[in-house]
Order: sequence, then structure tokens, then C-alpha cells
Amino acid sequence: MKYVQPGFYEPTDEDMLAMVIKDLNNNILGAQSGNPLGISDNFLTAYAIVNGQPGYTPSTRSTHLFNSSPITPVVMSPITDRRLAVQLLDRSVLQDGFTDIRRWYDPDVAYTFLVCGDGFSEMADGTELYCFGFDNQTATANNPGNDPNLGPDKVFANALAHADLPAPTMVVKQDQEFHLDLANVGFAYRPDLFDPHTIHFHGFPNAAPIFDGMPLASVAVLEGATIPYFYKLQIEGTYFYHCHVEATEHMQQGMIGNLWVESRQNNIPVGTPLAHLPPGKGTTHQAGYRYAYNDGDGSTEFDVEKPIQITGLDHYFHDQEIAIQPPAFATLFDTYPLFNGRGYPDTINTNSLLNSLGKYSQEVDTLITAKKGQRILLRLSNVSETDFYTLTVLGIPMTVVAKDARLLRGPDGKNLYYRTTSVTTGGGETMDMILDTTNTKPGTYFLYSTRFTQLSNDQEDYGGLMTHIVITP
Ligand SMILES: [Cu+2]
Repeated sequence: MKYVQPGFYEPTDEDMLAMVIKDLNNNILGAQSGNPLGISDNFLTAYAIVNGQPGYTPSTRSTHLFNSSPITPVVMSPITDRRLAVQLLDRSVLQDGFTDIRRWYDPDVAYTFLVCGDGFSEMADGTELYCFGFDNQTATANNPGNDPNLGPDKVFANALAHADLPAPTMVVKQDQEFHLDLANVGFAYRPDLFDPHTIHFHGFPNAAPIFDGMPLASVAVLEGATIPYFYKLQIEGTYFYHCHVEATEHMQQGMIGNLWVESRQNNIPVGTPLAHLPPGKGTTHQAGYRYAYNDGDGSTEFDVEKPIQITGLDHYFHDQEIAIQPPAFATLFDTYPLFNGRGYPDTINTNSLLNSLGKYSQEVDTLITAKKGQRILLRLSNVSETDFYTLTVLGIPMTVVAKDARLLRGPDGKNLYYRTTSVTTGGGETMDMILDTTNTKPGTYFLYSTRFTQLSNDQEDYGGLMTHIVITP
């Protein structure tokens, strides 16, 4: 069964501005017939000419936000009634002024602009499922050169119906300051819903709950709005993130993504003694050595890394979402078990997947490649709401070094890493495993679920939770 999308209407920037800007009287500014929105000569502001009832004045909030000083329209038809010129979308409405400026000159500030919305994801058997999700619009939003074609006010049009599964991967550095703008473009295919969204760094210690994303204790972003999140990345490790609003529904719908914090041990001085570097790596830190955690001894050193995010989609649930029916939570069962939003063999396709809207919907592959002798760090996260998953790797020794973003060490520092051929995780857990290929013959190996029901793409066999590990000479 494959959805046939209704004809997709690609809005212009101006349409999007009209969609997202309402005043307190619930008038959509500039959306009245015969009154196109325009862009001012310097491109910094858009304006709307709104047919007003005689005596209409802008609401207090509109006046405050949009600065009601009239600007001269470029070309207008004769004015037959009272018209209200409204300058709207001053850039600071969508963007917090000081983050705007600081991230452009401070290299220590990492910045990401994510937009929440909806879209469609391709399953490996050709089925397309309706999803919610995030889209990375950092390149559009970040506009130090004041390019009129870029800027925060352009992200809404670009992000409409463009949700990614999984959400864009976020890789940040320990001790770094991280500014994250989260916008909400709304659901193009569920205009009856007005869901807010948040970002929740699962397992990450936040100093204040306001940026934690739990909707009862923090801020959420409404449709048409953008809010800035601030993080100081204190503890390294493998996390994941998701929207925490109506979490079961929004996560099942796809609002989940890979996230990890690189360890500060990567930046110690060359020559620092490390007692347990892997064989052949010497006894001291060298330029380019990377460590999963601040282990103090080099034992989590790795050469290549790969995020492995376990999700599953229950296609009945997604069918009900697009059909505007109440989804059945109690019977959730993932008919499409997925690594990074894809079932086998899509897992080993290194290209982004295109959906029927012509948009890239799945951009993270799970093909793992390394040269013989290299150490592979698997950053495993399980964001399933429905089940436990057991994964196995045969033929390559695997060591679990961390669980839930904490190095496996006892209270007295005793090393609790363990060698295994399989790991079992439930929803919400993360693990870091290192594969040592020192004694592995070049060839193709498999990382897969041990349960047959998880090795299918719905009714299609030989799919689901499987990927290749390719070891080259
Ligand atoms: Cu959400």
C-alpha cells in the first residue's frame, strides 16, 4: 500500500510569512484577497497591506512585534478603503538578537537551526509513511553576510513538509556552548493540528528545566514561532534527542535523532601518557587520536564511528495519523523496525532517500566501513516505544565501554567494560561498543537483530534491522 499524495503546493516565502503571522484578532496579516505581501527594497523586512475595517487598528502585540510605522508600498492598486500598512517580520522577531550576532564571531559557539514539521518517509518495501520530524535549516538561517536569500525568515518555506527520519544528527563538543534555535512550521498535511514541539536531550544533565523539553516544566515552540535553546555541554557521551510533546505519538511519528558529545580528551596535549591505548597506538596521545569518553587511559580510542539508532514505525499508527483518525496507542507494534530510519537493504544505501514529494527524507545510512586493524565505535541508541531489541555482530570482537552516556567504571575506578557478541536494549537506552578488527579477515560482516520478526519490512522478508560491516584490507 502506497500513499498517493495530494498535489503538493510549494509556497513562496511571502505565502509562508502570511501563514505564520497572525495578530491577536486572529487576522492573518496580508492574507486577505487582493493584498499580496511584498518585500521592502532592502530585503530586511516584508510588509503587508491589509484591508482594514474603518477604525481598525493593529493589536497591541502586532504593533509591538511588527513596528507599525507605515512603509511605502511599491505598487498598489487604488486605495478604496482604509488600508493598514504593517511592517512585519523584522528579523529580530524570529531570531534572538544576541545569539544572532555572537555565533558569527565566536568559533566556540556551535549553532544549529532545526524546524519541526511533517513529511513522508520511504520504507524499504516501497511503502511511504506519514511522519512528523525535524529539518536542519542551519545553512539557511545562518546569514552573517546578510544575503537577502538567506536568513531566519526563509527557513519556514524551506522546511515545510520536509521532516527527516531520523532527525538531523547533532555532534557537539564537550565544554562547548551550543545554541539551538527550534522553529515550528506546522503540519502541512494535518492542518487540523496545532501541536507545539520541544527538544529533549535524553539523558543529558541540564542546569535548568526550561531547556529540557519536558512540556510541563519547560518551554515549547508553537506554530510559526522560534525559540532559542542554550546548552553548556558538560558531560561527554552518546545521547539522543526527541520531541517531548505527546512523546509517544511524536516519537512514533519520527521526532527522534542521533546526538553525541565528543570528549575533551580528544584535545589533550600530544605526548600525554595513556596507559591503555590499543596495541600499535603507542603509550601517549598523538594528534588525531579520538576517544569515546574521558577514560584517562586511552582505552576508548577509536578510528571510525557510526551512529546506530533503533526505531520502528507501526504503519497502522501512521495510516491513522494521515487519515485524521485517533491513533491506537495500546496496540503499537513496529511493523517496520529501522536503523537510522531505514530497513535493510536501505540501511546500506549511502545516498539520501527521496520521497514522493521530491524531498530528501532519510539522510543517515548505516553502512559501516573500516580498514582491517581499525577500531569501530558504534554509538547505539534505542528510541523504540514498543519493544526490546537484541543486536548481534558475528566475527568481530565487540566490547561494550559505556551505557547511557556513562563510561563503565565502578565507584573505585574498576574497569567494567565487557566483551560480548550481542547487546540488548530497551527504549531510551544508549550504549557505546567498540569493534576491534585487528584479527578480522577483510570481508562483509553483519550487524543484525536476532529476532526474525525484526528482520522484515512489514510483510517483506530479509529486511528490517540489519546492516553490513565492510572490512577492507
Ligand atoms: Cu513534537
